[in-house]
Amino acid sequence: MRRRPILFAAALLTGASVVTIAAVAQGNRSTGYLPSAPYPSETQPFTPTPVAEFQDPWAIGFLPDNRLLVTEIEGRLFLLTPDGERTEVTNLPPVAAGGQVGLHDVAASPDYAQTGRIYLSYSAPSENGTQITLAHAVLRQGDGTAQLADLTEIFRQPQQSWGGHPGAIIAFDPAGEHVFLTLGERQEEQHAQDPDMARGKIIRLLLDGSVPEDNPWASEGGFRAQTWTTGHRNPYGLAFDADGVLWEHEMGPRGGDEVNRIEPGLNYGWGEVSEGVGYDFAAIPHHDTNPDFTPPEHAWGTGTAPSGLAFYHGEDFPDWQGSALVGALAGQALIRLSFEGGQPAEAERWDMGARIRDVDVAPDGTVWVLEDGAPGRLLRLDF
Ligand SMILES: [Ca+2]
Repeated sequence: MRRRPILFAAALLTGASVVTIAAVAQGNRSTGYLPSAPYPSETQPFTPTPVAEFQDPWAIGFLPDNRLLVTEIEGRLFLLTPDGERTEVTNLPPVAAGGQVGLHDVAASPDYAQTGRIYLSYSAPSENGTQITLAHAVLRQGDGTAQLADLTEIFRQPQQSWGGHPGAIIAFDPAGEHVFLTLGERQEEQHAQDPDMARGKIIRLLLDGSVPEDNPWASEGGFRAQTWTTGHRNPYGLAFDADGVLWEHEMGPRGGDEVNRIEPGLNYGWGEVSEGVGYDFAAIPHHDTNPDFTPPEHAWGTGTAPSGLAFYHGEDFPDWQGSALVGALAGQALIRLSFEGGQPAEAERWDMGARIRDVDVAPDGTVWVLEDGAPGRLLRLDF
């Protein structure tokens, strides 16, 4: 699909000041393609309690004390108490926001207690497009203030792009030694299979950004050395389960949203194969037509557009133990994936009446859901 140029507005945040530095073209943040599928809604076993509102929020992260970090795609970051009292975090890096890209994910470092570091992913402005970037910074907190310090980029997409499909989801392994980042194909599907293109891949780095010696292509240097898996489309979910297995989900074209079990060095096929069809209904070969490609463990038809993935570990919802929660943009739903025998399957789908951008589980087991849009509400799920 050849895309039109993207209208784009870049916000440069220096200290507390926000300066718009560019405006170019058109874009559509929507990533759902078809109306919601007619799934029966289950009775909600929770009460969604609104705690705060944001303008186009994108992701939730947590500090170890259960406070929340929430990003807005235009380039703002907030620190919240669980009661919703918020402080804007200042001194962010320049972020190019427009269409599907901007400020993306946020996560506390596994060594936060020692370093005070958080990780951020965002679309950095460049002359000929934007570059998905991963950085860490120290979160400095004062009396009613918060700011980033010592921001250090540890990865930047070498290729510039005006496209959407950023991916940009951050995860850490259970040992807290490695950071993973999803990279969508930036709407250049042929690049998902090109080992030298930082598009359509998941990368794995040490916490300081250096290349782990046991990465599958570590000896090849360059971007190949950073690569963990290849052949992804637009992954908005990445999380480890309690057994240390890494799971990812990604949006297919028309249908074909996937849940993948991530193993190093595997090729998940995008660019060549899908369980969906093209936007123009053109047939795409399925995964089983080529043994080089790893098929999804679960695939959805149209009407989901998954966004956000978190494994449940709380006490409020005993039936959810071992399950993962997934938000749905097009589906306007919260989905519970069960993993009986290690096999993901959609167990429940609750109508949320809004596009769901992210879902996450706090250290204390509380479940938080972030609506898409302006305003988009932050909801706590009370039992
Ligand atoms: Ca695939």
